[in-house]
Amino acid sequence: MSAPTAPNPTAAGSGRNATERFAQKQRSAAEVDHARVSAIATDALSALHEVIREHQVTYDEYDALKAWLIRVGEDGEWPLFLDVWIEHVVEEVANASREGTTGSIEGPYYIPGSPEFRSEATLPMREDEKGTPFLFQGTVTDLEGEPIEDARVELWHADADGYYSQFAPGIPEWNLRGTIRTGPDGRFAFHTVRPAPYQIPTDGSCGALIAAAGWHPWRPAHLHLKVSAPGKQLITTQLYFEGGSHVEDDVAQAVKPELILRPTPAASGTGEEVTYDFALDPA
Ligand code: MBD
Ligand code: FE
Repeated sequence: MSAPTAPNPTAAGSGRNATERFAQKQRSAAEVDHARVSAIATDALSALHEVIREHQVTYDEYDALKAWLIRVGEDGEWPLFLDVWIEHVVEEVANASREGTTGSIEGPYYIPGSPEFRSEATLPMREDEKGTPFLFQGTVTDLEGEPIEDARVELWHADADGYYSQFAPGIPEWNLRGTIRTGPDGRFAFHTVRPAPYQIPTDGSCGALIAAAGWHPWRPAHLHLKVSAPGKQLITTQLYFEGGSHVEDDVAQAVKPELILRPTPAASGTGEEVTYDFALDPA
């Protein structure tokens, strides 16, 4: 057992939280377009039928699949499973025609309504928050490079142990989560700490799939962002660190070359800093 003060996240713990969060996010269901449901469901099932034929899937394997799918639900790991192995293609399709900042997946650990600041702020963190101090700053502009005042820059990320507040236990609410509204010059500056790589929980169903397949459970260290402004399209993205482990083989396949940061020693003399500018497409 770990010490009582250390977070001891279990798959069931963060899975339950992620599943509850997602259930709250779902509003009234949109109108059903039967033709589109039929086309997509038919093609999805056909693709699966083809895999069964191609690999001559046995009844033992079919039963193992059934048992595993049941367990994903029991663990609350559907949000994790979908966001790790499926969302990157949904994001690719959704953002294909954007001209501004490149997007990436949202993942299962976003929470709206984080504490709001103006222009420059230190993210909510513990007094003894571990990790390299890190200044993340930049400007929000339109596609012509004009600064946007009052743009919202929402930032959330894991701590130096790779855990997210409100999903892993023992971390204060809103830890390492915050929103900055840009000033008249479109600028924002977050003082935070560098996050650690994220490991998919090994004790749940997603971990069981990874172990059974002999894959690795890692996402590279990353910052999550949502940037928006009136009259502009909201962009959801992630930023990574050059040379960080698993930047080249993210289990969630969500790294893109334009999203890799190259921090330098901070001008203040403590920690590191980097500038990243966001350009928003018109709505
Ligand atoms: C994460 O932190 C994440 O960003 C994604 C996409 C999936 C699992 C954990
Ligand atoms: Fe993440």
